[in-house]
Amino acid sequence: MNADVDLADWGAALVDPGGWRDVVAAADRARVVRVDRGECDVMTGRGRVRVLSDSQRAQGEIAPVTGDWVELADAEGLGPVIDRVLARRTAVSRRDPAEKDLEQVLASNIDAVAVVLGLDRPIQPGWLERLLVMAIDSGAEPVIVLTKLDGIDDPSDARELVDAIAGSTPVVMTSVVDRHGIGDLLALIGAGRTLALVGESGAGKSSLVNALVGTELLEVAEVRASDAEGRHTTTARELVILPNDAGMVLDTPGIRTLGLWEAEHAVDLVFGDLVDFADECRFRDCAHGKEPGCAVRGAVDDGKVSKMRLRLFLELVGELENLRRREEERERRQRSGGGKRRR
Ligand SMILES: Nc1nc2c(ncn2[C@@H]2O[C@H](COP(=O)(O)OP(=O)(O)OP(=O)(O)O)[C@@H](O)[C@H]2O)c(=O)[nH]1
Ligand SMILES: [Mg+2]
Ligand SMILES: [Zn+2]
Repeated sequence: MNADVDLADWGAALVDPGGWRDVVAAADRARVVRVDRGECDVMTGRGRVRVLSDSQRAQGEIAPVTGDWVELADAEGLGPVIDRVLARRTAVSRRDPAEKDLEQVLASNIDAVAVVLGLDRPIQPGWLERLLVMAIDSGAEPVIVLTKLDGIDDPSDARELVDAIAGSTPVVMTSVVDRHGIGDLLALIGAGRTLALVGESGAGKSSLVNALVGTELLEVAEVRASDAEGRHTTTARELVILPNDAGMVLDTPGIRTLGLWEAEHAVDLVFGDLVDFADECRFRDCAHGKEPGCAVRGAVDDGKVSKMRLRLFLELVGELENLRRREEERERRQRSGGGKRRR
């Protein structure tokens, strides 16, 4: 994978090496471990340094994101700058709900992406489907992590729902209280690999990082008791190097919404097997209800697809029809000049 870059020194290299010139001389390649408005923390073979992302000089260049491999350069009067972002092997991204073609990259060069859901609240199928699309679409291995197992008596209903959506995607149940499942997550990461965590605020992403590291490295906060809403505690995407050469984990701030693009792609990416069966239905506009020759119902009758999975698929298709109708209405209003433009 990144065999050309020596990761072996990283664990010990969390201190500032003192002189950035040494760093630039030692390794022209570095990995972005944190991004804050125009500045980045990068990890080099010699240590962690803060550099400018130099967007003035590199007009039109891609802005660095956490996880990027970059080349550093010495800019006169500015100190070390990111000269070039190397091609991304994988990337977790979301589409702007208002401008669905605009892609916002959240993390790059990850090997696995964990969709993190808290068992302290009901699992929303549409939310899991959209997050799973993000994970699958990244090009990395998707995994689902169900946190706070210690807080519920019986996880079997939640697990049945998740399995009906997840198909063959691995599911890990965790608790940071008794460390249930933490070993399974470590096994899934492994030396030299990076796991990104995505999910809503309060799902327990930063708590997982702390459990994986073994210290209270990142800030975590209680969810609001009144409505179980998270407090958006994490504000930066941060790559953390695990001790004992156990790989890396990339924490992200809670995601509030995912839009139409993710929902549309869930049909193929999450329910691809059902789409294939639907192609075999006798009628092209089959609604997979009582129609004769419905291959989807046939698959359910043969036990190839669970009833729950069929129901979730039909709900998604129905929701998409509604979303598209509303989207068309909005566009029509905009064209006729009547509607207000969105931000
Ligand atoms: N009982 C229990 N509580 C947990 C567990 N994991 C996380 N929590 C609690 O859930 C709350 C939210 O955890 P965080 O780790 O801050 O959640 P987050 O996903 O990082 O949230 P944002 O940074 O806002 O996106 C905190 O009060 C944690 O202590 C767990 O396994 N068991
Ligand atoms: Mg957090
Ligand atoms: Zn059908």
